[in-house]
Amino acid sequence: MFRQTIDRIVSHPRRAALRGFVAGALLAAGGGAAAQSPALRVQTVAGGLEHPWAVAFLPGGRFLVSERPGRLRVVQADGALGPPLSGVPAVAAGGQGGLLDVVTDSDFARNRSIYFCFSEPGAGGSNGTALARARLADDGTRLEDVRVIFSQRPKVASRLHFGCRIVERMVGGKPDGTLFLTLGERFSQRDAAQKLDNHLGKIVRVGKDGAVPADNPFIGRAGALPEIWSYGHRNVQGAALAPDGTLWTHEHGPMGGDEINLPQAGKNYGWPLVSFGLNYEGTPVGAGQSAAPGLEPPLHHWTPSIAPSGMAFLTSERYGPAWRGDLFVGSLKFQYLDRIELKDGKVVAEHQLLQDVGQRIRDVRQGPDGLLYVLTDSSDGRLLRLLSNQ
Ligand SMILES: [Ca+2]
Repeated sequence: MFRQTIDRIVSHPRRAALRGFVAGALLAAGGGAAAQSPALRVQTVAGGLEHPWAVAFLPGGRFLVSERPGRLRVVQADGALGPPLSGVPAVAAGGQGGLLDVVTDSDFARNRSIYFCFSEPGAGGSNGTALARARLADDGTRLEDVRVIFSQRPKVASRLHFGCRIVERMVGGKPDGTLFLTLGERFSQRDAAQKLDNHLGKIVRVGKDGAVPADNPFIGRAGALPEIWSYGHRNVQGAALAPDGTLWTHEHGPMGGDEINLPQAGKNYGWPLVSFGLNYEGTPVGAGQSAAPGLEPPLHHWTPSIAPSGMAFLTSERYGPAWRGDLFVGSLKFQYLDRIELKDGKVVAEHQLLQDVGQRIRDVRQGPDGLLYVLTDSSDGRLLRLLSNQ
């Protein structure tokens, strides 16, 4: 019943796409497409989650789920919700802010370390994204040794654009001891995304203890903050490492111009100088260009905007060989899970899944069992497990 009914073939990026949703051909999912799209069975692992934002995986088939108002819960393998863990710092909950991403350390089985990010309250109603490290107590009821290892500067009085996805970096298949953290430009401070003296509209890279890695790209540059990895971002709510270790992200554009980028050290991703979208008022972004010298073009853009959240590469064969290597992204706005086919590192097709769920998709991850897990964004949000009916 969740079988794909319409596949949207992706057109080349062009501003003309603003004028109509269907930029490419529409194809009914006939025999050929159906062979590539296993019928999905959607299992609700747990419900009753208040605006869940991120899911991480614990040993024994358990989960760690963040809820935006400021709670972190263990979900048992049978779906039973644990009580909120103690030790979570106070968060500035409101608007898009609160307790956001959570990931387990690659060596969690040994060190029980987790990383989470949140809207950290500041003076005078200001806030900013912060990254914390903690140890999950052996009995799973509380956080221990909680330490904020990075705080975005400056804090801004805003309820918007926190970014806040965490990715543990791997080099040659091994963790290099550092974390990527995505940081929004807080909406009202868009021009700051082009300046290196602040953390707004940036991706930063810090050690697991918060130390600045010696090979970060702006080390030693006068006036630049040393944590910065890449800049010119708007609001990055999805990030994942590709199987080859490359960082992939997506970000919200304004009206149109949501992007997929592969942020490289020291590079400028263009916001707010260039965009495939328009300002919310319908006016051009910057000089109305979608590209300019020195600014990295996106790998892909969504126009109109899908409001992407969450990102995962499927590396398992649990859904058959055709889906292996595909990229999955949630759409908040249109309430579907986007399966993105890649060929030679380019987007070649997109397929809309889970429309029948009827909720915004906030997060998608591949579990240790090779299955995809999805969080829906709602006051009664759910953790879903996708099963193939093959
Ligand atoms: Ca861009």
